Amino acid sequence: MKISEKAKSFIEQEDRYGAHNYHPLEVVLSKGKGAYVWDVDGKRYFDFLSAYSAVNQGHCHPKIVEALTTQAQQLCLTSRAFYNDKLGPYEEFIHNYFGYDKVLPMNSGAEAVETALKLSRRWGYIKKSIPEDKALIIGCEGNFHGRTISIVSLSTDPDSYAMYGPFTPGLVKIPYNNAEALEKVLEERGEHVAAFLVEPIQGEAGVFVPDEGYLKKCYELCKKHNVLFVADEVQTGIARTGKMLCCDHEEIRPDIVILGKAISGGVLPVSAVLADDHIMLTIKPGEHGSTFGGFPLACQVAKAALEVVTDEKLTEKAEYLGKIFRSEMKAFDSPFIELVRGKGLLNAVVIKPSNGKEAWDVCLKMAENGLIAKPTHKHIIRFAPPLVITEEELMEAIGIIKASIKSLEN
Ligand code: IF1
Repeated sequence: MKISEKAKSFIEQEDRYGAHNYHPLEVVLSKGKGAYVWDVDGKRYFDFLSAYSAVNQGHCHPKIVEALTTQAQQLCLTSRAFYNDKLGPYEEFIHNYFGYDKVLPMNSGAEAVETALKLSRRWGYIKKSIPEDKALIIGCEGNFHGRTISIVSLSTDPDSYAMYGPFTPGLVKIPYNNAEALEKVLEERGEHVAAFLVEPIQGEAGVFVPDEGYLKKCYELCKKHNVLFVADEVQTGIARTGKMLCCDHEEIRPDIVILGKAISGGVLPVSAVLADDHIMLTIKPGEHGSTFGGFPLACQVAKAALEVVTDEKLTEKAEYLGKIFRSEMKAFDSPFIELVRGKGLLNAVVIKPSNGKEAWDVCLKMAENGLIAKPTHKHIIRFAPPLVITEEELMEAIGIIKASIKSLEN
């Protein structure tokens, strides 16, 4: 892939003055609109990462940008030391939108996961009467829930946790997609377990879709043992998988839902924890919070972003277009393609290295041809365009993906 002098200078600047905690594909973006982004040299690309599913509503959606700029001129931040006239309406809106008694607003996904962990422990002590400091939270191998010390304490990926110890105690790891493993822990230690934390589809693990019925089975086991079922829908939520929440596919209602990313359409860091009163009210004034959580600007942006999801029927679009994507890619005959999987517009293609080329080379070739995506775990490419992409655009993008792969075959 050729990189212009202009692009190179931005890359070198980041390299020189920024921490080296990422290894980006070498495109330098400066503009976005809908399903497209443009680089500093004016070249256009289909965005097939959507900022890890934060930009479900498409880049710079006019309705969301309008909400942002209008509120920015009125009032941005008050802190929660005072009331403001946007938080209450937003909270009621979220209540009506998702059907939970209450919302606890935070900013990043990791903060919302942390909040859910604290809330689960609280509930465990107050409602389940778990002896002090004995509460356990169960998570799954291969998970990705964020970057804080407690969250990486639950990680099984050395890149995430190595040399960040000592780790937070009270966390138990079991295999994913294995309800028997959950049953075993619950039978043995259930009275000390406050919560089971799970991604309905494991994103970072390579869009790993569990067997049908797995989530439902886990949910029922949680009910049986009086354990909270906590769904991390940060990546899978907000229409991405063809339902508003991915858990809707199995018709289960988690006790706690964690949302982030696309709740703001990728415009601001906004996250949220949803729960009913008997759980949420176990945290009292002064016992949790954040300077920015629920700030007026975020409230207006998130409300607009969620209205866009409904107005533009993004749930139905994700379901419909996802089927097209998978059937097209499954029917595509290439030695590079080992497996195609996903739900809605959260999909992955497992690449079989061939001809000395692997997933990274495929991504470079696609970028050259005007489509950006990134490998995860070396051999898997995630394909997750903004849900506003049209069927024609999707077909064109599939053409680019196929042509790129084909061109590496010889
Ligand atoms: C990075 C992955 C995606 C998440 C789920 C919570 C969070 C995330 C299910 C935390 C964040 C991100 C963060 C980003 C890369 C990315 C990612 F590849 F690492 F796994 F999306 F697939 N729960 N996911 O996926 O949310 O605090 O970031 O707002 O580099 O850390 P956050």
